Amino acid sequence: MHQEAWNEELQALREEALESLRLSVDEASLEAWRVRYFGKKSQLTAWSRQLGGMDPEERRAVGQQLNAVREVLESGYKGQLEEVRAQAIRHQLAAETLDVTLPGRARRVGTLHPTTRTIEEIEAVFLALGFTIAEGMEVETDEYNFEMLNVPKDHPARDMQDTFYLTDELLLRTHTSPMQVRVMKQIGPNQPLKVIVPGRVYRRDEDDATHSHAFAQIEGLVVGEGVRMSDLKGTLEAFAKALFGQQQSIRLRPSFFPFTEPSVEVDVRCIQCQGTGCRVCKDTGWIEILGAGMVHPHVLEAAGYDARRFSGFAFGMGPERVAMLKYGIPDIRLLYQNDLRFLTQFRRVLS
Ligand code: 2U9
Repeated sequence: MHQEAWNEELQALREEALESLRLSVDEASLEAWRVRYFGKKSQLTAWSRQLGGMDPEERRAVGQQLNAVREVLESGYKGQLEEVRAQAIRHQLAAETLDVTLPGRARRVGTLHPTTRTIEEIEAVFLALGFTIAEGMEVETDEYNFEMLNVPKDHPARDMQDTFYLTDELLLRTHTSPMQVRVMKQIGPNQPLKVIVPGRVYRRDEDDATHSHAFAQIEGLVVGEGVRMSDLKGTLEAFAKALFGQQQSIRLRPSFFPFTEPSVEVDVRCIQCQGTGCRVCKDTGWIEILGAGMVHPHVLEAAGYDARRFSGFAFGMGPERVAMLKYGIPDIRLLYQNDLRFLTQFRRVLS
């Protein structure tokens, strides 16, 4: 090929490459362009290889032309690459433009469930009275849930506290008392203790406005030498005042529990009417919130305590019932349905 023919071919390649470069408007097509015009299989590379077979004069002339075209294409490529990158950034910035005048998006702040909140309030009262808190397992043994609490297999209380059995020996606990027995076994024998145990318990009950097959409970236990019924009364009165206000008073009525003797039911002045009589207290002026009693000597002995030296009192309450009274919640099922229309009414205002 003559020099002029080379020149023509090279100029044609140059024009074609520059036109194709203009049409390469993103990095991917630019890369394809680079491979096509500079890669191993490109025309420029093929021609460069041919230089070796030329005589020196022709080689110099064609070589110069080849280099000139290569430089033009190279600088064109670099310029186009910069432009494509700049364009991409401009597009990205345009898409990311912030409108600082837009109103902010409100964050949805969660709330404590009214039952949780009530449990925490009750816990705080007993912590201030020097109690510790222990939590146990929801799956318990028949032995700890019943036998050690003075409820043998043929006891009628087993009917009232029927539950869900996993095996003959394992069941869902009907109260948190088995954990108190475990605490006594751990701390004792014959060591004083003050503990409350919050937790979920189970009964084979039909669900209705006031009953649930799974509910929360908080039970307390005080064991020591010389612990008396007056200690029970004073502690529970202090509790009622702390939770419902200093004007509160309590009333004890005789009752029966297999694990306490004597046993009492504990009322507080009606939270709704302060004792004057209303629908909530059925005009009695009192509302039952606790069961309690002096720990039965059988229970103390079963847990390894010397019942001739040691005595104790115990109590139990249902935080859902307390929450229902405190907040005027008419149906216990509202506390299990996770309906936000209900739950958001208990949003605490942060100051
Ligand atoms: C030990 C010994 C005795 C815990 C007690 C009650 C009375 C009671 C109910 C209140 C409402 C359960 O949630 S509720 O349904 N509880 O009336 N509980 S005395 O007695 C104990 C606990 C542990 C070792």
